[in-house]
Amino acid sequence: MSKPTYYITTPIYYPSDKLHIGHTYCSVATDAMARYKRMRGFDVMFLTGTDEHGMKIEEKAKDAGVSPQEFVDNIVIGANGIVDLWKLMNISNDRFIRTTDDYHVAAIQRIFKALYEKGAIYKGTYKGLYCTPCESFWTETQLVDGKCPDCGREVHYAEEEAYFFKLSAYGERLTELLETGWLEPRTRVNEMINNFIKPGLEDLCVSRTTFTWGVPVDFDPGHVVYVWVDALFNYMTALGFENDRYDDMRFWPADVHFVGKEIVRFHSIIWPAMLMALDLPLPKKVFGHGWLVIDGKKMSKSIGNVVDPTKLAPRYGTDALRYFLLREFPFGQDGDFTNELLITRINSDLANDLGNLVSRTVAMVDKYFGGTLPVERESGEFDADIIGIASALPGVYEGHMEKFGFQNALVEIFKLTSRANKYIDETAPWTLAKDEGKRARLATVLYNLLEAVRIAAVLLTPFMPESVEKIFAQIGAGELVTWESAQEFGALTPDATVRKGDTLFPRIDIAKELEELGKI
Ligand code: ME8
Repeated sequence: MSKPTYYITTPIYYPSDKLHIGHTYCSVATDAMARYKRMRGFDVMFLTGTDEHGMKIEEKAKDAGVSPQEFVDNIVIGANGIVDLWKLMNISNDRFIRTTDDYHVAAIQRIFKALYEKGAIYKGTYKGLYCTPCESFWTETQLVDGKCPDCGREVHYAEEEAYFFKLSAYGERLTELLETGWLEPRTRVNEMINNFIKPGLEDLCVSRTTFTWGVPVDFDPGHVVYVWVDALFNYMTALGFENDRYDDMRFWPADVHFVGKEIVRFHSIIWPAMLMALDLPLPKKVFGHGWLVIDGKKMSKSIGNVVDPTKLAPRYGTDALRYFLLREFPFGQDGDFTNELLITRINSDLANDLGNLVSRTVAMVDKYFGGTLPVERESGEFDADIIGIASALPGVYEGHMEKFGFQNALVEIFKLTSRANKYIDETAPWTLAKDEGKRARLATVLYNLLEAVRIAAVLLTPFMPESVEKIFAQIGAGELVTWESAQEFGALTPDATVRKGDTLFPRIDIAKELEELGKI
């Protein structure tokens, strides 16, 4: 039987500048989910990419004195560009789409024409307020203090002959859709319905004539396709929709689009409406995650308050950074990023709790049994508790992962590692080791610890893929690194053999490190 499919996407990022920790946050979350689903036996398609057209990029390229294509090539595939960043962060995307890819451009032209021929798009004149950095037209009522509701900057009056998508026709169907729980978290639904749908949807201007860096409307020279129409359909063209480059439409509809909350509007109103217009299946879910903020302000390239992941990952380890991002902040809500939080979290959870547990356990098996446990067993006090927690963990974890509750899933794993550390103190292996008659009891304690580590490590695989490999090597887990084996406490061979390794997560001197970070 073929495996069930699972299709997950990140937004396609604007290559107008280097990406920062906010983009990294979304890609890491998507990666964790993709890896989790692969571990669960799904045939996963994980798509990310770049959204390369539009006036903003055209202007940036002009300022830099290069062509738009050269400009985006440098940021996307150049040294230390976006592709390199995802390698650094160990992002396991199966595909990377660039909206300047030939197959995508040709597909967008066909899609635009199909919408026009169906009568979903018509020609008219646009008069309105335009925010250049956001490439968005706004109505008077949508402005906040007379400024762009997304970025807070000045908007200006603009008028142009343009094509319009009949968005106004979809209010009722969209409301129905949003009320099914299709968009998460729930708070975003109210925002969409109250702020956009209830006041009345207006037809959407979907072509531009004021610049050329976009997909040309092939039946009307001078017009280019609105960048959001071009961008949203990436989720389908990357599978082969309206092109021959790929043949993976079996992945459609997507299981979930992960997007930042500021672009939920595009994904939960414009995107489904366009798909409805073409009678295409809708993605199964859209999840609008929160922002990483600094002192309460959204981190963004245009504000200039960004944190650079390429400085942090090599310094603390990619896995430590990945762990921090998903453990510290609840995925659906905003989180305030500080270096102090990052270092404190690494020290408390990774160095003191997990790292310490692994190194103590391995060191004791090594010291007391020369690296290989004897097979005799003797159970005792405290065993039932740790075995109970470890055995229940996969189910609890699954419940959180299926709801994109990464933070809660990690909290549960670390309840087991803390419990295991406490179990060491309770059972005092160093005392048992002094008594020849307690060898079976000592072996049992250490075996239980190895099993707790193994189960925790399997469940940590989506979050810290490289570190768990090291843990598996140290505890001699062999093939027992699968989801199925994590369900079984006691799967590890009784005569388990460990191999000492390097410290997994070195402890960081907070004060010294904060000072150092201030300098870079
Ligand atoms: O919007 N905190 O691209 P973009 C958390 N091209 N996440 C953040 C973030 C922050 N401070 N800053 C960015 C676009 N992100 C369009 C998308 S999709 C068809 C087109 C993440 O480069 C978050 O996921 O502005 C956000 O939605 C995405 O990066 C926007 O990236």
